[in-house]
Amino acid sequence: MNRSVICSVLFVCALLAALAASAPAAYAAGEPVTGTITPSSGSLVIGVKQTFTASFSDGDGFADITDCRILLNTALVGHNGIFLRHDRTANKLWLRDDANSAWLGGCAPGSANTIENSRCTVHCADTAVTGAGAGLTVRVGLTLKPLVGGKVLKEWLYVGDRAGHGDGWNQAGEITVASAPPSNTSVSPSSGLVPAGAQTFSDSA
Ligand SMILES: [Ca+2]
Repeated sequence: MNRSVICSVLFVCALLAALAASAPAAYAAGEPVTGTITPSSGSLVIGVKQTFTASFSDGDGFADITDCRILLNTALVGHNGIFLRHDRTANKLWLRDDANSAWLGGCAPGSANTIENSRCTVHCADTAVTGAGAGLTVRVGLTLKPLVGGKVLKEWLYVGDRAGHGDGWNQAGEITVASAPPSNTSVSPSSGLVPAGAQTFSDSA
């Protein structure tokens, strides 16, 4: 390789390096970001359907968003949590199983389906996903189960776009779930005279 060719190669390499260093990432303006969740504080009760609404946005427009996730748990882990994912491209809602090993459901928002794990029931009929401009709103109807009674659940959001970009998991709130009310699960003996103090009660909290 003669000197002029070497110089040309070096010049092109230097030019490419300079461009890479000076140009902003192509997706910078359209980075997807997580927004807010409602409710983001306060106390909730188990056994009653409640609505959670989370917001997300993408500078390229809401249609660039592919993957929205909502996680309610005592720590940033998927197992034994309320871990939801909406695939915007397929318009399907999923709930992670207790073992954090599989997605359950895959139901269209608004459809007459429920999805359950040990912590919650997701009511797809009370779920809606709407987009406008850069923003996407995911509203989910949930009933909390006794296993989360008495727990403080942190609320995290995650979003990803078609290019695979995201801004990681961000905490958007923290709710307290009231303890499960005591339930009479067994009475012994079940017939005949019941001696004082013989009843057996349990509190699942
Ligand atoms: Ca984007």
